[in-house]
Amino acid sequence: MKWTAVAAVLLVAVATVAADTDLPHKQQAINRLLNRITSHLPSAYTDLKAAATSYNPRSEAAHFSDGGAAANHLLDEIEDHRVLEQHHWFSLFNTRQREEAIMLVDVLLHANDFETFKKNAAFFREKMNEGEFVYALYVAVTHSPLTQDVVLPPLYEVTPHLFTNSEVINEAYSAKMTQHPGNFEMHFTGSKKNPEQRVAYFGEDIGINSHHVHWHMDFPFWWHGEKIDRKGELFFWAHHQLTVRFDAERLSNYLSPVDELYWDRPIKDGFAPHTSYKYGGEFPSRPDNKEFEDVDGVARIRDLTITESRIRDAIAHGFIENDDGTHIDIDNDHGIDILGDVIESSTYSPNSAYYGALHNQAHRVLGAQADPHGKFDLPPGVMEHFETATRDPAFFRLHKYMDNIFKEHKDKLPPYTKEQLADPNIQITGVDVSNLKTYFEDFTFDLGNALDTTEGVEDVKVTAHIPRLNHEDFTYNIHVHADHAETITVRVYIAPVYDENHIKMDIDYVRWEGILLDLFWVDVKSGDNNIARRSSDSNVAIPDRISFPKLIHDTDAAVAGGGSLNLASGRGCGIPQRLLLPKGTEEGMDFYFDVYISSGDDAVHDDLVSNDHGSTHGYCGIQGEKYPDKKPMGFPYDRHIPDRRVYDSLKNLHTQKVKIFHDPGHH
Ligand code: CUO
Repeated sequence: MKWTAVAAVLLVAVATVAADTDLPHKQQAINRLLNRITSHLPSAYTDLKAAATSYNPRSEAAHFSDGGAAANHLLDEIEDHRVLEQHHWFSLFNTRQREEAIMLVDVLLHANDFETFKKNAAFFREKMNEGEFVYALYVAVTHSPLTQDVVLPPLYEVTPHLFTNSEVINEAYSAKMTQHPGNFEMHFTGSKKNPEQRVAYFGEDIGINSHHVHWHMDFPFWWHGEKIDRKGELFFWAHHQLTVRFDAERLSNYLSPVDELYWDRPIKDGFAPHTSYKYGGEFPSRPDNKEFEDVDGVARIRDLTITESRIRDAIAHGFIENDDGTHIDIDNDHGIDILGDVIESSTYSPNSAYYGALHNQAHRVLGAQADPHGKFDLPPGVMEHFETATRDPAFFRLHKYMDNIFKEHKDKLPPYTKEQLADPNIQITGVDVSNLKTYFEDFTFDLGNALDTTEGVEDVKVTAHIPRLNHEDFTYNIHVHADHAETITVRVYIAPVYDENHIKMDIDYVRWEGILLDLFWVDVKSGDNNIARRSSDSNVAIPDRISFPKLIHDTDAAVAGGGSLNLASGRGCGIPQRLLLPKGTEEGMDFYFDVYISSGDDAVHDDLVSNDHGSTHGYCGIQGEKYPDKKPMGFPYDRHIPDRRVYDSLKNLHTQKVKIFHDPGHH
């Protein structure tokens, strides 16, 4: 009896702690759960180790909002030996592997308190495939209300294999074995004989890779939780921006804009990833001019072309057919959102039995072209991981292909009229832009998590360094005359002026190549106003991620000192601030620098002037809330422009040419 009473007191005590686990402790738990992911939890992590060995999710029903159903289900699967083994590759596009990862997401998202979240994560970490675990934990931390202030470490330092080359990994292994620390030079794949190599710095940028994988964690195509606002449109928009940005990088490197993929033509550019799985061998290579082959168990090329034509039929008809035969009109602002759901496809697709999953299937089909019939038992290709997909030039061809389907829809909508575009209250009298200069710098990141570790063996400091694009900070001043005070919506775009033959691009072409630099709200007073904006203010970009070793260090210090933890790092979704500008040229590359102002009525939330909601909403929305801009993404350039005079006559649109210089000597 006495012992039961003590246990009851202890339980109450635990519950009290559970209700208010502080941020440093939460952050420490997440750091530790993700550290050295392929090794066992060390005994020094006492609480995690205890949860992994002696916790039983089955007896914790009261701590789950679903009464423990998700945890019991996953445990049944594990006990019946149905789940993927450890030390095996994981791909989100593999249906069964994805289902298993989602089972763990469900367990974690049903935890009522952080202690339950943490214990289950530790418990299942030791029993599930590591790749599934990392994915599930990232998604759960991203979406759980219990972990909103927790900062996720950069994925390139949690699973470095997916972000660096085999050569560097081999050097790191060797360093560990000989117990000599090292900082290894990482090269972009390929050689100078390959023109595509000139833009490898973009597709292989670890910050772009990290943005892309986070985007897909914030907006999973399989998502079945609370409705995410304009998810299909964001799928279009985030990838459209990656695509046009790649085109700008190509132009600055004397390459033509990327051509789309054709199912009935060879895949022009091959790709040799020079990348290895931690478990599963080398990523497969693809030679140039590979003809598409059906992929066993995934899709036939014939079916993909049928799927494409059904979608394009829907665009031509102006409606999507639901599975019950009713129609959803898409010839309006909202159509792009539905089309995004349909093309990806996501669980929001109104009729995936008919419209298929064009984009997701295409990733798999492209990824498997080296071994389409499984004869060689090759692991999935780079296209089958969001971490690695942008490395392959075929990624941009695929997304140009998708983008052109979206464009077919947008081009069918009536052009905006002058009345829709004008703002009689606003006149932009000038925009001063400071010097725009890009350069490459060396960036070093930690490789410690690529290596196995065991208690009693010293860790060795191993890092990789690679050049990355950056730019000098810049500012711009927008001079605005307003007839009366109001809140205004400001959209800033840049777009290349000339094509690869130095022919000036037509407005109706170039408007689709616009790169969103910023989208923000500001109050103007009656009369003349000067709106000063800095590159670092941009609402499309995020600051550098805090490195994993620093995150661990600062967190442990906060826990030990009983202090608070102020990481102010925000979300992982968003392009790195240093990539805000496309690379310039030595002689200066011409870009349009456009500022378009409309009324504050376009703001979805009341506080946008004073609150940037994490400053990354341009491509990533606001976590858990509505996208801040009522207008279609890409406004006012998302629709066809048959006559430039409408745009030329707008006083609330200011266009000028600027040059972006590139400094090749900077280091
Ligand atoms: Cu992000 Cu194709 O969706 O990669």
